[in-house]
Amino acid sequence: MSQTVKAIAESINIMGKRSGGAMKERNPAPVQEMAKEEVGAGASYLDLNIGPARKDGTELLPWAIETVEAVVDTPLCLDTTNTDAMTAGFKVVKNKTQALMNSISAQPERMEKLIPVAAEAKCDVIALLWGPDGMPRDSAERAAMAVDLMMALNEAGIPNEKILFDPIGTPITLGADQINAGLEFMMMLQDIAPGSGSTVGLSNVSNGVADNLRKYLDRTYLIMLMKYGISTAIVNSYDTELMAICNGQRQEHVDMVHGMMDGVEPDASSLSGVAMEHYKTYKALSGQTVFSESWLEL
Ligand code: THG
Repeated sequence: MSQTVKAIAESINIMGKRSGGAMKERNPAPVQEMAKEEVGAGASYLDLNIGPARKDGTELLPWAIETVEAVVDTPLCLDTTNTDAMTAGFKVVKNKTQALMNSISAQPERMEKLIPVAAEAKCDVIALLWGPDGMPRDSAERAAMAVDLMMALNEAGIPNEKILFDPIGTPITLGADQINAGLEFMMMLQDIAPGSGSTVGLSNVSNGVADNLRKYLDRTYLIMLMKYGISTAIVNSYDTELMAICNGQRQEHVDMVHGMMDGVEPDASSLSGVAMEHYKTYKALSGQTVFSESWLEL
């Protein structure tokens, strides 16, 4: 049996070229087209990302939900840092028990406001390992935050099976050590929170890299996370190669990268095409080669 990862499609967001303007103008058609495209591409969830939406979030998120629900039945992932907007969103979302709250972080005020909303909706929750002091520095800080979040969520009646931990992917431009800290946490997750799931915003890893090169980093990074059983990922569903990995259709590449993670070096002279892309990208993401935008040409 090949390993699969549920895709949370990320493209309906307030920053996006097609969706951003449409959301601001409350123009449903472009958002509905994208929803159908993402579902057609195989998404298990549609992320609706309105960002901080300080002014009109309590109105914008319900609008986005109803707009998308009018054309597809796929579970929604409500993505906002505005806790009032999140609360308003969960009032209207149709299929509450299958929806995803994105996200509750380890910041006390977010936990206080959102945990009761999640408990009442009986939704799934992304527990983002972002604390009062911001980004965790290593896997131990991630583990400590995960324990805090798990205990608070469990106490509110939300079991591990409904929690997806997000260790937060970090840009390769900050170095491979940070990426490795997230992977190390993923390795420990089932000991910390047995039965829980996980997710990562893959494109964080390629943040700041030239647009035409980002997809290679996102794809290989997903395969690396699969070694530790990542259950979902926030993805660009328009990348068909990435979706094929999610659907368990690239086992030969998964086997190669997982082998490299165990210290098995493939014969590089025998590799070509996509296999070679993964080989070189793994070397960069694992810190075996120094990252620069010419990593695929070396
Ligand atoms: N973890 C969790 N939630 C998250 C993130 C995470 N939500 C937001 C973000 N990270 C994931 N969502 C996106 C959405 C779009 C893009 C990246 C991440 C993106 N868009 C393209 C761009 O900006 O170039 C295209 C935009 C367009 O459509 O024009 O990169 O880490 N829990």
